[in-house]
Amino acid sequence: ATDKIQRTLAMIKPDAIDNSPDIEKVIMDEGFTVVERRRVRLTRPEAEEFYGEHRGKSFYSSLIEYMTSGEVLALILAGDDAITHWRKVLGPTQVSRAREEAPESIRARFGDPDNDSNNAVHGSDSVTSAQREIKFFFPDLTLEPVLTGEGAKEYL
Ligand code: DGI
Repeated sequence: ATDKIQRTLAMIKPDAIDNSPDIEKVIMDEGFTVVERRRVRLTRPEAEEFYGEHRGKSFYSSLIEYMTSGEVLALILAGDDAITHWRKVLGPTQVSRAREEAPESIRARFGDPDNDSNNAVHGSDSVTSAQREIKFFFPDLTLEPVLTGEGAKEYL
């Protein structure tokens, strides 16, 4: 762990929503603080906005189908080095790879090994993404600066 307190956006995707109690147990066991939570069904335009960077890719339409197929649970997580920490707990993007390389990871445990889009969970991959994605799900939220040992400093 570092002394870099951050916030990140976690999302439990539609086909893992029934496993959200187990996934939230991992979140607690890993020491994250859940700052905010929101269960929502994304509309197609919302899913397209969230995954805008993948527009035009071969898997884009199936990704949008999947992300609009049921409710998702969006969570703001806070903790030491939260962005990298959460990505590590998720495991690799592809479930089949996650099962080989990180069998304890959430994607290995709860994702669909037959469909690379259905990997159960999302995590922001950078400070810029985290800021955008937190705003996307929680547009009205004003967050206090994250506190560090050296006084108030806003890492995210
Ligand atoms: O940040 P990640 O979610 O780990 O990965 P990403 O931003 O590259 O891709 C976003 C989502 O798009 C990913 O969680 C699942 C889906 N995806 C990515 N690459 C593929 C894919 N889906 C399929 N079917 N095939 C892919 O190659």
